[in-house]
Amino acid sequence: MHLGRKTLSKFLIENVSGSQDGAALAALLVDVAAAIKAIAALSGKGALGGATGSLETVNVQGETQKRLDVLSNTAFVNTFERGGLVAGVASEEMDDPFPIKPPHTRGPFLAIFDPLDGSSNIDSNVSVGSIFSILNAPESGEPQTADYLQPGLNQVAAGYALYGPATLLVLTVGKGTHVFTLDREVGNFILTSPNIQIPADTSEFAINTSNERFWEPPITRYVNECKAGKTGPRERDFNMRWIASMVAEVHRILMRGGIFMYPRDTKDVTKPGRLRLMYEANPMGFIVEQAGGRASTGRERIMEIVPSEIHQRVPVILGSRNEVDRLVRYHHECDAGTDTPYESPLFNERGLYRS
Ligand code: AFP
Repeated sequence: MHLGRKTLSKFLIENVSGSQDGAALAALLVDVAAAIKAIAALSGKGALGGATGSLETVNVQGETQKRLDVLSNTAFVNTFERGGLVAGVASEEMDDPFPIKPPHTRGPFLAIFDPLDGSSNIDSNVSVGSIFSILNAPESGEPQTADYLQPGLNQVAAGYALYGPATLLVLTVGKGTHVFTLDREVGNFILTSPNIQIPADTSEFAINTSNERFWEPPITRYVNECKAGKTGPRERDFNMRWIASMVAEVHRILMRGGIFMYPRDTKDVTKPGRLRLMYEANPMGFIVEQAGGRASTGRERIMEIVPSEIHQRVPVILGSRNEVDRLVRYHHECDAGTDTPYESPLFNERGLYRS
């Protein structure tokens, strides 16, 4: 029992519900938390709940859907539809946005979400998560696709749930980033890390190095310098992590610093990045910036991008402020032709491994 500790509801009453819109936003976030609890219960049962495994269906991204992807999407859609607080929803798992129609009541917000991020990890029981972004809806009428295409700076709230050893809800309403832990017995989210701050410096980076041959020069330069450790220009050793679950990756960075990169690459030239702007990069960008970190494509602040489509992909570099700034500088230097790529002494002119 956590009597006396701050519940999510109390936090929302104190921090969000000051106006009519604030009260509606607080109520919407309580609904989001309810959907998250339902998904946590389902994913926590694993194979016993019949929610593991893949389906025959493919989503708009061309990815085979997992059973839990679809169940999680339904949990969010049903919650939003019945809650009366949103005018429409858009999701990774739905081709087009879904307007709320009678008999359900339309509310003042738009909800955009990735119901289950990292779902390729479900069957191996590695942490997965849900990500959400809340925008204002148009004042009247059924929302059109163009109404969702607002830059991340317009978000009124964003957050993620992490279904790990503990279920966490990480939330921002633009006044810092706050971590809540689910007390499973009681069913309450309890504030466990208020106003969390990402350390400005780090010696830990996260990137899928199997894509190395497709990277742009600034990324190759940065990663080579990290790998060179004490013997390279950074003069200190770096560690590396890759979970393939962005939520778990961002959470580690929130707790102890780090940099996460899913950069632009040439693996598939039709895709300027892997991650989706509206329900991955923007909400994570808001959370990370509110915790004192940075979120960039390498050339542009993520939250300033004006979206062109719901499922738009963008390069993502986020985390500890000084490391993200360094990578942004490397991009500028590369574009200006003034960069100095790092070459390991083992492979240079007089190197051990020079062929
Ligand atoms: P899924 O939700 O399809 O599993 O994708 C997860 C994700 O978008 C993100 O959470 C990871 O950072 C990234 O993909 C992992 O991609 P790799 O397949 O390159 O490891």
